[in-house]
Amino acid sequence: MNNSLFSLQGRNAWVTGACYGIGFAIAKAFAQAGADNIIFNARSREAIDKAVNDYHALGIRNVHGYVCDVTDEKAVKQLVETIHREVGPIHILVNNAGIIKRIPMHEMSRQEFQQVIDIDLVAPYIVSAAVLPEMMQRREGKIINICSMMSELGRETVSAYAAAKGGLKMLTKNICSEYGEYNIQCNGLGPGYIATPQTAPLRETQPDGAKHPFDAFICAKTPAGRWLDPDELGGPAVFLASRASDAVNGHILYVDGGILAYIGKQPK
Ligand code: NAP
Ligand code: GCO
Repeated sequence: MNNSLFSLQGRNAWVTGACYGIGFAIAKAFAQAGADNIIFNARSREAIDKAVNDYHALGIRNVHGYVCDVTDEKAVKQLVETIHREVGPIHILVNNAGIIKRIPMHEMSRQEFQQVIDIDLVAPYIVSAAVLPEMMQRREGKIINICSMMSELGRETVSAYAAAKGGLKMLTKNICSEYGEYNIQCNGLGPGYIATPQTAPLRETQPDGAKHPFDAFICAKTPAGRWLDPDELGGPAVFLASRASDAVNGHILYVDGGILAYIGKQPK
């Protein structure tokens, strides 16, 4: 038995949208920290099957993938029942599934704005509300909401995303406030700029072979001077999922290479 403060032995963890990108990296870190079972969902069977193969290729066998859209409240409730029956209690939930739409606000349709809010803010409410009753009964649980630089900062074209991620920060603090007495900790993990499919359009090589201008912008805004790798979120996520963080609640842990601390490079 591993008694480390950071061990996840004896724990089942559900990471939403963990087929690739940040969710996959977090699920992988949980498995490496000894989690008994990794549960994940995505919207297509094809994506699930590919991801299960990717987990297996890393030697992670205790993985359970389910088709479920996190905005579908009925399907989420059914999935929680299925997980309880087929895997066991959900000790750790990571609300990771998310999308972004980069459109100037005055050109964005209400439907586009709403879709981002539904996936990035309403779904964490739906999924958390579905797992909370059983966590309350067991009087323990960890919920980690994947926030963003846009929980704190704005920029052109990401109004819906910033509104959702700002809201997610406050949902995190409210879940902490409302369920802390049940020994449930709800914290946020706020990644900086991470090289994943979501940010691929901002890193694309230009037709003339030059780097995307956004690449230089982000490197200059980041004291670390680079994009971060999804695996760099693994340690902080394990901390927030483990008993090492039992007294940490309602906190947003930014893992941003220093972006939020930095005013930007001074002119030469
Ligand atoms: P990604 O590469 O685009 O992966 C997103 C994942 O979410 C995919 O597995 C996707 O699966 C799933 N997903 C999206 N909508 C879903 C839905 N309705 N139901 C179920 N699954 C859904 O994104 P990422 O960069 O890894 O980002 C993961 C999270 O971190 C997001 O919440 C994102 O906003 C946040 N974040 C990202 C960055 C960054 O720089 N990359 C920084 C800060 C925060 P399918 O589409 O296959 O269903
Ligand atoms: C963008 C990016 C960001 C990141 C991330 C920052 O267009 O500005 O996609 O929003 O994905 O959320 O922390």
